[in-house]
Amino acid sequence: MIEAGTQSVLHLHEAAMNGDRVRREVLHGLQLPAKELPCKLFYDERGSDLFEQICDLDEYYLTRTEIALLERHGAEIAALIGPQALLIELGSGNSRKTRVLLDRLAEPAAYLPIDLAREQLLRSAAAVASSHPRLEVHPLVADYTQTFSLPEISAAFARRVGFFPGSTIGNFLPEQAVSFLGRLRELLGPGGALLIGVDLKKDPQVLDRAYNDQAGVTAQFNLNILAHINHRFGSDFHLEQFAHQAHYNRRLGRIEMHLISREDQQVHFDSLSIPLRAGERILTEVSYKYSRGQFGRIARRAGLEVGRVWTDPQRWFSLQWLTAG
Ligand code: AVI
Repeated sequence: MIEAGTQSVLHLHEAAMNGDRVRREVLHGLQLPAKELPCKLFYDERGSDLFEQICDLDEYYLTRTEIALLERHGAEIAALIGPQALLIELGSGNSRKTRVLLDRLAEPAAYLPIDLAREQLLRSAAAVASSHPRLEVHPLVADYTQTFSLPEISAAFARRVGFFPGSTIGNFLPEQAVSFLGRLRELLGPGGALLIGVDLKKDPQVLDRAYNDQAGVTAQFNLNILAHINHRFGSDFHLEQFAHQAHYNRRLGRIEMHLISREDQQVHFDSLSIPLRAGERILTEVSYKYSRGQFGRIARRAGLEVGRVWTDPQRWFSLQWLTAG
């Protein structure tokens, strides 16, 4: 337990992390004919900080649109959640959106944010704990894309409610999204519900701008994945030998983010020497943009029922209330 403020206490939980599995994932991705890296590796300390900067960019409409939806419909959302909820946030980041939500909830029983970036998780959990002194806060360091179990908490709660904002669900392939949401439904249990942010299809120019910002923050964020991998696994990617590229693939309905090798080069990872040709790409992230109908089908296949859906006047982004049926 960690003292977070005058009266509040944080209960830190750490899931056993299999560092070797991540190493194997990276190695596997770099040996594919079309190379790829797992996008969860964006989020070391610097990556999390860069992502926060992205969220404040003019071009990146997602964050401000979702926060405006939470503010505008907070009372209705709070009524759907009801009193004494255990709020479980997946990929909590700086918990900015959570605070908008928590401020509107009737006596939430406890808050359980889950994130891989330990330091940022602790900082934001401590901030929530000190602004909500009567709330039990249980940060869990875990990779929520893998199987994990929830820690025991002492507070009595009426139901588990998941909060998965930011359209991070778009970073999963559709089939993975179905199985991830299915696992989440099981974790939330009977009476459980999920409040999820889902980015919607729109003019591709708006999308291309959001992932190719003028200030180049997204480019730094993309390149930082290589710095993180070097630091964590001792590889020798030279960041200046790669260029950021992001574009909207209309056929697949997704943004694809790549790093492009500027020249022929060799990268060393473990005992392997991996060749990269000039112009060769490494896929670092996909970000699906769904129609309401498409996402509804994904949710239903995961055994979830779509209840209320809130969107902004331009219908760029949605907040969706899903129940376990
Ligand atoms: C976290 N995720 C929803 C972001 C997105 O928009 O797909 C990550 C991101 N990548 C580039 N900019 C932001």
